[in-house]
Amino acid sequence: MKTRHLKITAKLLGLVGAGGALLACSTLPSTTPQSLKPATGASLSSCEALVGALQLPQTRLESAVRVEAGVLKLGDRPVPAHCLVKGRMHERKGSDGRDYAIGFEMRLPVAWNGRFYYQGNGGLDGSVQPALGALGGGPLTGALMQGFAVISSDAGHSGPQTTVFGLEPQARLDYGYQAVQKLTPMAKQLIAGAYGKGPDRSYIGGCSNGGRHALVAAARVGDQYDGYLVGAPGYRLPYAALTQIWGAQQWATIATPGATVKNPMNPNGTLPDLASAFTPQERSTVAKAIAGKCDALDGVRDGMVQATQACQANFNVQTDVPTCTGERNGACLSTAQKNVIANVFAGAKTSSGQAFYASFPYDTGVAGANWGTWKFIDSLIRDPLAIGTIFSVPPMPLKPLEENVTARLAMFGATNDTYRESGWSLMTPPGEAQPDNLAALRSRGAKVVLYHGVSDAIFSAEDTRQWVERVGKAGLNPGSDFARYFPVPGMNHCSMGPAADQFDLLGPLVKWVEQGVAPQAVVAGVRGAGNSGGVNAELPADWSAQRTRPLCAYPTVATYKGSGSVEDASSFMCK
Ligand SMILES: [Ca+2]
Repeated sequence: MKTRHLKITAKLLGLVGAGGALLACSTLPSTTPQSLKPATGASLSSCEALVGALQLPQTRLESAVRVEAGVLKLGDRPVPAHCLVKGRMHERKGSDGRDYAIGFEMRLPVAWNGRFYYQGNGGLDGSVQPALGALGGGPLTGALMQGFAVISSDAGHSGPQTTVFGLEPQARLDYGYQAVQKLTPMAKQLIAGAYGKGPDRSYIGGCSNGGRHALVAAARVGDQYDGYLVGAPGYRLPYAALTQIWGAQQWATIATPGATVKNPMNPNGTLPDLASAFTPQERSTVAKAIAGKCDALDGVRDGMVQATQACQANFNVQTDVPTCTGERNGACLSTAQKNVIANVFAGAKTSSGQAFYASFPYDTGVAGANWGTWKFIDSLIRDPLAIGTIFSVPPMPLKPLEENVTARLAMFGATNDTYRESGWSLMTPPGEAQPDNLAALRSRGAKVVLYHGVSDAIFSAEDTRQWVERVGKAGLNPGSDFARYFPVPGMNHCSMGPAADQFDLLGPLVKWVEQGVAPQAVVAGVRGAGNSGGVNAELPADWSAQRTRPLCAYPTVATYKGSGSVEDASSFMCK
């Protein structure tokens, strides 16, 4: 009975994670946060008839069909019955002669919880991902499964237009932020038509570019959403992408001359083999060295470095990794390699030595496959495309290994008669450097939950941490009443790496918004053998397949209590 009482009390305090594990984590300042009235549900009366019945501005509804329970699954879990509505907004002829529209789908659950969820998609958008509102790596749950009405869109261009839409002024604006502005009121009207009332509470979330959409929305349409779930936000995406170009040039100085790999975007093409600069075996060596210096800082050697900030002060790639005395053999680094790796982790700089993006934290996920793909492949294809077509005024293609990075920076802030808004302006949250424009959002009770893989190779977790710090300096108390950040140690870009990457931060965000219970520790699980969300092959063999860990609100750190199974989140506290 005592345990039961404790668990109920902990539940009231928001300390019980998805797995029901009890967590003692309460070192953040306690406040009495304002909460908004909880949403109440309703039932969907009709589906197919919505197409003829609803007249929405600038919108053409193409179809509405009922999807029975279990037709779709997340992992092995059935998605409940819902109505799938497909449509297009703002159909138009672009200045390039191509047909553009904001394509979208909405999934309206039969048993609705009274809430709306805007699903921000990743990459360069361009396809309408299923509006499931899937959460975490290897998702087993999502907004639709929890009863939200969910919208997903292509952000204003189709897949085949991915390489050219950035040249069309309106299409780049839609991708940057205007698709969210146009879809949001339409979606709320559609919900009102389908259920007889609009959403009581609205949420927006996503990872990567989806996290960027959410953070931009917080700054631009802070009155439209009550909760913002911001994953690995590329909120300074032009700088992050240019950092990749700068990094590729660094790697090229030590890559094997003449070595090439296949170009995944062009079956007949090849790319310089930048991975030869820092091979998977060498990355494992560095990951082990990082763990050697930092694993125990959180109280236990368990293959996870929870004390990210302390680790940065403890680990030095120059002195903590063996220097090769002869040929490279995977177990050492040459002096030239160490210098390049140190430079890349320290962050990109202009020709005059000015840093223009954040550093990258040293963390155990450096050996992850996703880490290598971003650094060595995407830096040569994906980032140059986005920089050349979307972020620059005027648009100008680039050869990554020959690009003048410093000169390109100026093109992000430029405008001309055709492109009246700069790439920087359309991609980033207004006021990102000093986010005091979030004061209104905060004062009306809206909340922001951020998360970021500490071993993210494209968008730096340190950049997100600095955003949180800047919010704090603007007097908005990031640790307590308005925005909370959950770093995910070991995780690469949105998932993968040696990490507990399966988690649901949406439920805790709703509880914060609607009940005033601020999230402090949220249980995340690894995806070991048998995990129905998809097994993560990068987990160390000596970890339990069911290992769990608390994700702790920054600046607290998941710290071993000194006893209990290291496989179980309940053996750790956030402090
Ligand atoms: Ca540890």
